[in-house]
Amino acid sequence: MESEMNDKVSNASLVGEYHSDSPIMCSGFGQFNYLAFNAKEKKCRVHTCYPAGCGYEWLEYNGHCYFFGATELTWTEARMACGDRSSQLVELEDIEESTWLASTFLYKDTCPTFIYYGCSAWTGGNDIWAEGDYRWHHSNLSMEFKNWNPDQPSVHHDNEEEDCIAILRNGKWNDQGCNERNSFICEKKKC
Ligand SMILES: [Ca+2]
Ligand SMILES: [Ca+2]
Ligand SMILES: [Ca+2]
Repeated sequence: MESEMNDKVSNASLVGEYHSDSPIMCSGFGQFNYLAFNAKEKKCRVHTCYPAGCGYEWLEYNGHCYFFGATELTWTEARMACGDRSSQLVELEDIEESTWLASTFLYKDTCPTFIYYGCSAWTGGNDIWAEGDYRWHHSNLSMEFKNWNPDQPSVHHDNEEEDCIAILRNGKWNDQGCNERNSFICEKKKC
């Protein structure tokens, strides 16, 4: 039914509700949010996550949505680029997530032989505020699961502190200088 159109998502993700006479008016709100129009109540609802699918250019895995940003940015720039997409730098909770991301987005036949060159991406992991206290930026949760590459964390490189964590093509992690440039992966939760 037209009146129930696109309005089946839970209110938990609702961030705004506006009067609207038509779905066309509704589409003006929030470029990166999910929009639902209810014709019967003449309401436009704005949600922070997607009720079905993850949106154009996003992949879904295990109830989460992932975006691979190929452009190489500093860690702070990458964080802002995810924010622009109503998401955050990826937080890696277990080996399955780490491995899936690497095989889906990072591992390619064209990767250089040396594992630390290319084919890696920024995550939200860092120890910027206190050396050795590794946390996920968005949730501010302390890392329980860690998946360092064998010789990591290396802490310093050429006198530059390594406080931001990148995921490598093998799914393992490397700490790097936050001003170095990397591709990045954004994550958002599905409704
Ligand atoms: Ca995650
Ligand atoms: Ca560090
Ligand atoms: Ca390192």
